[in-house]
Parts: sequence; structure tokens; C-alpha cells
Amino acid sequence: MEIEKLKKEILCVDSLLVLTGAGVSQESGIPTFRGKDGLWKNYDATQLATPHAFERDPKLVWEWYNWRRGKILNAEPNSAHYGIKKLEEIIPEFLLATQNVDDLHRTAGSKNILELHGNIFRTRCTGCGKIEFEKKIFDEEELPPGCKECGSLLRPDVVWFGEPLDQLVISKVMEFALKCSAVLVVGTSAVVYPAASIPYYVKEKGGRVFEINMEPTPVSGIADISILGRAGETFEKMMQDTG
Ligand code: BV8
Ligand code: ZN
Repeated sequence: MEIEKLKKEILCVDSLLVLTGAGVSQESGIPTFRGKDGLWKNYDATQLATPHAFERDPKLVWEWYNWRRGKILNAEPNSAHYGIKKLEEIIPEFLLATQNVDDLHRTAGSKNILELHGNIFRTRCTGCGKIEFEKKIFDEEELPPGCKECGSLLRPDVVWFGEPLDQLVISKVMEFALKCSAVLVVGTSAVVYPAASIPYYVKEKGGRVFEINMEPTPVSGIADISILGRAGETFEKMMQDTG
């Protein structure tokens, strides 16, 4: 069956790139971006993750990020996060590129991680640029938070729509994509660029493309193996008796 086939293929690749999206954290209780549970107080997440929304109403955007911080701090990694950490231990050359900002891969023990869209627990000062990392929830009355150094507005240190990704991060993931033997795409609708272009690069270079997702995506069309299912459940089955 497909999972056995995927397991056999994956366990014998020498270099694996894993690309994850919000679907990998869904079984930890974190709402996805575009799924039915992706809404927040009837706002469309993609309308809030923009510099324009932040400029117009920083308090509202911060309430959304603070609400997500609370969800994440009460969440545990699931079998998909742990399964990906296990793959990193088994496969000689491994890189995890995640679109998620929830830090759950790091909590699960993954080491070689590139966070394509930043991290929800990091703040960046819009005035002096000071970066801080703290796994905490702000008090409502603190929102929107100000910089302790210069008093300017702090923003979540994430990549919003219309903002460029960190050049170093992009070049590192593309360099790996161009030489790895396979990419495993897990829990992403594969509509956000440039992250969604990664599997196409791997394919173009003759690499194998594998997908685990609850629904078909644009990547399914180029996937050598595409498993329709929940990431946590699939990893539970796939990683059985891998020691
Ligand atoms: C840039 C912020 C240029 C952090 C995010 C028209 C065409 C093509 C591209 C564009 C276009 N118009 C504009 C663009 C560019 C735009 C883009 O791609 N837009 C798309 C939507 C059309 N991209 C950008 O703006 C990027 N920047 O291009 O800059 C530039 C260059 C130089 C100078 C200036 C500018 C920036 C992109 C990053 C945006 N920020 N988030 C945060 O708050 O999280 S993206 C946001 O979407 C999240 O980060 C999220 O990770 C990401 C992708 O979503 P998914 O992770 O895939 O989540 P989604 O809910 O969509 O899907 C979940 C999937 O899981 C579903 O398929 C579901 O079925 C499945 N699932 C659910 N449960 C499970 C499951 N699968 C398995 N198991 C389960 N249990
Ligand atoms: Zn400052």
C-alpha cells in the first residue's frame, strides 16, 4: 500500500528535503490558514498577515498573533513533527524547510530547520530593528507592544504577504533543493510562493517528489507518491518499527 511504498522509498534516499505547512500542526490543534478552522473572529488569516493590515490596525493584528501564541503554547508536537525529527536522524543528508512559524518542529527536536516565514515568538522593532525571542503571551493591555529600547512599535518577526523572504534562507533551501534526491511535502496547500516552487525545482533536477496531505494540491500532479491522509496518522504508520 502507498504508505509502505513511501516508507521504502524514503528510508533509502541519501538526501531528503522536507517542506511543511500548517497541515503538519493541525493535529496539534493549531488552525490551518485556509481550512475551515483557519478563520479567526471571521477574519481571513491572509487578510491579517500583511504589512497593510498591521499599518491600519496594529492592535488587531497583534491580537491575532497573541491568540495564535496562546494556541501554540498550549499545544504539543504531534506524530508528524516527531516522525520528521526521526527522518532527520536516519537520513544522511536532511533539511527541513517549514512555512510554519509555530516553533513546533524545534519543540519536537528537529535540528536542521529553515523557517521560511519567520517565527511567531520573535519580535522585531520597527524603529531600531531589535530582535527578541520569548515564548510568551502578551497581556491584552500590552498590545500593540512597544520596544523597551526606543519605544517604537514591535512587530511579529514573520514574513507577511508582499514581503520578501530572507535571502539567505531562500538561497540555502534552493541550493539543497537543486541537489537533493527527494522532497517530502507535508500539510501544505502549496499555493504560497516562493515556498511552493521548491518541489518543482526538485522535480526539474530529477529528484523524487512525495506528498502527504488531506486534499489534493498543485504538487499532487508532479508527485511520484501522493498520500491523501492526516500527517500525524500517516507518520505513525510509516515510522513504525524504524527503531
Ligand atoms: C513575496 C505569515 C515578493 C506568517 C505567510 C499571485 C500568484 C503567485 C504569487 C503571488 C500572487 N500574488 C502575490 C503573490 C506572492 C505571495 C503569494 O504566494 N500569494 C499567494 C497566496 C497567491 N507571496 C508572498 O507575498 C511572499 N513574498 O512574494 O515577496 C517580494 C520580493 C521582493 C521585494 C518585495 C516583495 C510571502 C509569502 C509568505 C506570506 N506569509 N504567513 C504567519 O503568520 O504564519 S504565508 C501563510 O501561508 C502561512 O505562513 C502558511 O504557512 C502559508 C502557506 O499556507 P499552508 O501552510 O499551506 O497552510 P494552508 O492552510 O494553506 O494549507 C494547509 C494544508 O494542509 C491544506 O492543504 C489542508 O488540506 C492540509 N491539512 C490540514 N490538516 C491536515 C492537512 N494535511 C495533513 N494532515 C492534516 N492533519
Ligand atoms: Zn526599538
